[in-house]
Amino acid sequence: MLTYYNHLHSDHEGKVEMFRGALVPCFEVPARVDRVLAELKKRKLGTVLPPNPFDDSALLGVHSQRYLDFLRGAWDDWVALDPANAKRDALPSVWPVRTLRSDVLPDNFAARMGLFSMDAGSPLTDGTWDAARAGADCALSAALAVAGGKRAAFALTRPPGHHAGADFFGGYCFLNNAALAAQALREQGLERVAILDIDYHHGNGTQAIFYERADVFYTSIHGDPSTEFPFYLGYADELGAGAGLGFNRNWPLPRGSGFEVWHATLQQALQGIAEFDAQALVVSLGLDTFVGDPIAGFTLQTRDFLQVGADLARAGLPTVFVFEGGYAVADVGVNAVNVLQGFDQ
Ligand code: SP5
Ligand code: ZN
Repeated sequence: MLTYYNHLHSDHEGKVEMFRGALVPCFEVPARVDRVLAELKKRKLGTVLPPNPFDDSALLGVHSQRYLDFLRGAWDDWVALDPANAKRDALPSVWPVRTLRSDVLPDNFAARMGLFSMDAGSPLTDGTWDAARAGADCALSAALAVAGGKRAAFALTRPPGHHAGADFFGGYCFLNNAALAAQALREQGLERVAILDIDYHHGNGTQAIFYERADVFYTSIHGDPSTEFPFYLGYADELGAGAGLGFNRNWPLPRGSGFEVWHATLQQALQGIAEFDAQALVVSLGLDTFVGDPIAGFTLQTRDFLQVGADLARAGLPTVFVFEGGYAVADVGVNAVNVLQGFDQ
């Protein structure tokens, strides 16, 4: 499996996230990607390359200019408030909900953090921009490799991406790597691109980015948002809008669901991708469906991920894999590489 590895991922290392009124240690840690890289090398599963560099303009097909401007400068703005902030993660504390305007752009830093975010669980740090930016390069590199004829490529990066929208971060995500890959495949001339999101959490950012488009079909299997993050999106009645009506399909499953039901649902999601007649596939590869995951609620076993990879291969499409969630650090490497090996066999 041709792998583009984000060598700057560990520059993004949050200390704490807000949970039930307390600041708790981050679940989304550098060791996650280290484990996947180590397992890839151990199994000798193909080449590991640094990403090719892309201009920031390559991000504008997915993200807004003002969000990118904010994100690029956010850490310096945070430290400018108080030099002591250099030792503290930046977290938002105020948000423009519903009746408040979301189109204004306040000078106040906290106000801008809230305008461009969806939760207080995603610390922004000194290295966040550089890490996320190199991750975007990995996703774009993988997409170009696949557009150029490779059967598959893997963007091995963190922070993850699928909760990030056109103009907001959240859910540990800052730039939407899967959306960038899908958009790049479109720009390379593939007319219909499917995104299959198998992270435990619904990819609200990815869904929103493509919700009114007929050229990118988004389908996701995830914990029922009625009880699971991101809560406000990911329900079965979200089918797309405008030109995109019919090109979004969600498969929420109750917390506690196991591989039998998950696997049957995967066949339905793949059927939708076949009916869409996709020319390429982007997989948002979250491993937080694993039974041992500390923040999720499905019960997939390590061996099941081999089967998942084999099922994805049967779709028969050029495929970009993008690393997303998965927080059982000791197992995430084996689980991720099981999917890739199952696909390659
Ligand atoms: C990419 C991705 O998987 N993002 C997930 C973001 C989830 N954020 C909410 C986490 C809530 C933490 N719950 C802690 C439970 C401890 N028992
Ligand atoms: Zn997740």
